[in-house]
Amino acid sequence: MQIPVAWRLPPAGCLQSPAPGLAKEIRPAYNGGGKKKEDAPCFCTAQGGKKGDNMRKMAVLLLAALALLLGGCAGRPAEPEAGSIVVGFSQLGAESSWRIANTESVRAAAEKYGFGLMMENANQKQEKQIDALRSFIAYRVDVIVFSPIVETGWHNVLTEARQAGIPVILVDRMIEGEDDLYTAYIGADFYAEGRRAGEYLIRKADAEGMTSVRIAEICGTPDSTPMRDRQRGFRDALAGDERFRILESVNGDFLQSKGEECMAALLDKYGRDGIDVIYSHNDSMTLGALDVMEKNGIAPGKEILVITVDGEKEAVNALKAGRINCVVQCTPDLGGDLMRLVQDLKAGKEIPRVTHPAEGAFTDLDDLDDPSVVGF
Ligand code: GYE
Repeated sequence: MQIPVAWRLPPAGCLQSPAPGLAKEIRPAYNGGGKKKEDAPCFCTAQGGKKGDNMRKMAVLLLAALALLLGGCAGRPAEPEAGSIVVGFSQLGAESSWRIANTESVRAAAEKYGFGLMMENANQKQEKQIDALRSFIAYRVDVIVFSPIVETGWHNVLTEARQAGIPVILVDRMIEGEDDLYTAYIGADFYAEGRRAGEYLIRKADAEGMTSVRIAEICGTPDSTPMRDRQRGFRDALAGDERFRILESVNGDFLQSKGEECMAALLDKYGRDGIDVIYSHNDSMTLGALDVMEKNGIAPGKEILVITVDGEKEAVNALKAGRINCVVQCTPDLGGDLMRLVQDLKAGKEIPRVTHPAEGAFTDLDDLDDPSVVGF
């Protein structure tokens, strides 16, 4: 018999679309680590087939009844399988199109692999991520996966996970040190992305014969891996070339609204003729900056060169339209590789410590009619 289980209705931040789910076996009832039930993780899919005791079966039936009543995560049913793996995934937020696509990639891959997925969205707050990790430990998930919002402050909770014997895989972002507290990392090489941005600018300056290039940098969340490494890679690529001067780096937190604010403040400070290049750490902030430039009668891509990172559709279209000059790719589609790591790990196989997806850059110096030039 197939038994749909909904732990609760998915909250707004839990998933972009409700995940289907079935459960035959369920873990000891999650008590939210002493929190209110509304704070419990969303149990999106779960499948299992181990012999459960009567209490568990009762719990399953109760939850199934609840699920049917609430119409929660129950959607397109999948066949329950024996020995299902439950993954606890702490997503850091929903700040950008990249993040939304990444959440969907993880959700879809978990479904494809037939894994249960408990997903929590931390709304850009580290404390919420730590709470989510603690709830996964309390629930005794098989593997914890999380995208750390910043690089520091994880020692205690990761030590608790290790003490509970739960392996941790970092996805998308890294942490500083704590090498023995996680098993693997899967995500972009942000330093290489920053270098790609700088290398493009050198090519562009060569092609246009630019001799003095004033750059304003709009940065992502302070102390996050992509912010740190996109900045470092860019600077290293330009180092020693006296044509380039970075006027200022401002924090746009990876948000479109802050990208607008940053651009407005930069224009106030330097004037429309005082900036030659905007280097922005993600497309959301870039799209905000483009709006502000255009509202001020500036043609982005022409009067001010624009370099961005991510590669969402809107940014790639803006590149094709000549409003952006370079899009450094960063794929959000990490779910499939991630779930393969989870599967191999649980099968006792050795998994790579670091996995970087293959990435490149689309630029106005290359053939933009090539069919490979598409956004996510
Ligand atoms: O570039 C940005 C998002 O960590 C790679 O976070 C990710 C970054 C991505 O908000 O759009």
